[in-house]
Amino acid sequence: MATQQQDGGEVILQAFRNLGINYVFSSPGSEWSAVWEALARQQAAGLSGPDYINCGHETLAVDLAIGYSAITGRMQAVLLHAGTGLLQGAMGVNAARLSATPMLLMSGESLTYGDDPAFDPGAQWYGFLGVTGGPQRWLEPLVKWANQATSPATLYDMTVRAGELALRTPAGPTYLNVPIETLVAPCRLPARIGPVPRPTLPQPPAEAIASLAAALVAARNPVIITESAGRDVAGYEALLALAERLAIPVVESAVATVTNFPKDNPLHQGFEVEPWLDSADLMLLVRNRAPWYPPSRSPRDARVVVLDEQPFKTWMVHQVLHADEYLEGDVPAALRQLCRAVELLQPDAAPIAQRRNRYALAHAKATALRAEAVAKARRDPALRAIDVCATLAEVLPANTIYLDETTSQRGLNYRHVEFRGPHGFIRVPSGLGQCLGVGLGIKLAAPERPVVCLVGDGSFLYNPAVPALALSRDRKLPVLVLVFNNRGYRSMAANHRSFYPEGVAKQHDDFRGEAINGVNWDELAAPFGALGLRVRTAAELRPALESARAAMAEGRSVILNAEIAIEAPRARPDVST
Ligand SMILES: Cc1ncc(C[n+]2csc(CCOP(=O)(O)OP(=O)(O)O)c2C)c(N)n1
Ligand SMILES: [Mg+2]
Repeated sequence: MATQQQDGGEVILQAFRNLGINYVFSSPGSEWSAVWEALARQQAAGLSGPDYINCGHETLAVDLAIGYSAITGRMQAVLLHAGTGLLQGAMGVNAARLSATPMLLMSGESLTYGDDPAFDPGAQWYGFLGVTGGPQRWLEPLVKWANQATSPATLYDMTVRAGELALRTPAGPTYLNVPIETLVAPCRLPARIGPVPRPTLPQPPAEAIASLAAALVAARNPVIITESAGRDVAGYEALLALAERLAIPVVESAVATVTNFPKDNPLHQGFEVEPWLDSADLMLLVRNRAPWYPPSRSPRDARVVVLDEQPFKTWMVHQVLHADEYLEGDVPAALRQLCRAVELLQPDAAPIAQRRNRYALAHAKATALRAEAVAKARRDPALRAIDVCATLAEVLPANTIYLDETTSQRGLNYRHVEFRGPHGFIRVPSGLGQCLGVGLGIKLAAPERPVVCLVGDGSFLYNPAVPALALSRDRKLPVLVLVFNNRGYRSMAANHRSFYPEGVAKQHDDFRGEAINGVNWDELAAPFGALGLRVRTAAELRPALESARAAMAEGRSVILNAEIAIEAPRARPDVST
């Protein structure tokens, strides 16, 4: 691209190109005219560069970026409006921080407020939109770095640097406030610009890898606990190779954020860490933030080795890993190196084979118990949540991606939805209302894979459903939204019952935080050309899922309102977000 006199919009777009950004997700405000002009110039000149996706809600814009990055590992840009748009998008920005998603976030402000006779930014900036100290103040606690773009002269390099900062470990969102005056100002690209190099991740020292390999080979009862090793395909595959080589069981923690290990592999030992705390002699924690609960519950005898790009999550108030040793650096690379180091030690085959048999038996037993639970549920003519979970994978293709934003049935989803392969299951990051946005971002990144958003009736209420369904229609991004409709916030009621087991609320059956005076969720589909389906009985389930599959294949989204039988409340629900 020629270094010509342009405006701030052109400079930002060029910075995006050089950062390798594919999409600009925006819930817009009037400050972005300069970028829209640059995008129109890009189109008219037939230049390559990012695609622009306009949407009707900030949570949606931010979550599209999160979903897209979850699959591709690539940073994207999000343009919001002034301070107000940042407030609306803040939950998603926090989710990006928690999920270590790199993101370049921008919004604007005015510096002149209409008092420069040469430029009228619009009266709204004076009347409503100003933020004392600048909008960056509102985002500072949620992002890695936040600042105002100081002038047209620094805009290109500041934009690039904000992107580079977002990509550095721990990856996360950064924010640049670009005043509208800077956006429309004549602006020159620096003489030296070009593609921005990707960061190289530090690696744990070779000696630490060798000593861990020796410890793994020597251990009698090693176990791998993981929360997000499968965040990237490379991590999933490298973990599988290491566990297979030594027949080490893998347990996914109760707060796993993504599928980390094939559930049908005999070494997959479920989602409960508790039983392993006393039996393991070596625990390898791979990308965990909260491997067990309560935090002080110590492994009895096990040596604890933590493997993570960055074990300490600064956003956590309290975190206890009981580590004896930390290996910090690129996790997939470290796992591959561990495998090579193990090979050099030529481990004795007999104990490995013995362990493999032991865990194969345990796995077969757990699988049989799950199948029994499904069979029992299927004998009930009413629609049972377990049946819904189990039937999904029997009807939908093997490469389906399931996103989970449920609460009281989160454990059921982990156990009974037969997701397969890397990224087959993704837990939506904290804060209800993000499933549709993340799901659409994932669909954009992986158009060949069916995407299913598993939501509760409560969590569906929090989602910006109208703009999400409109975007799904306009961009041909079909997803299945499966509403586990139990007519209430059951998790809230379970909490209330556990805190006040003999309370007045119980005596009078007066639970204030529970009921949802719902609508027929499926009827929300029609205005957006989506398919609405309602299922009340076990018999209706399979045909409905088959219709959903066919509709998605035709490019239509589906809202499947599954009116599940209400089960007796448990003492305490699964971990809620
Ligand atoms: C933005 C946001 N607000 C409130 C909550 C608190 N919260 C956690 S679970 C829940 C109820 C969810 O209801 P539903 O999806 O129907 O699941 P159920 O409790 O019925 O299992 C609420 C309100 C939250 N997690 N996020
Ligand atoms: Mg509910």
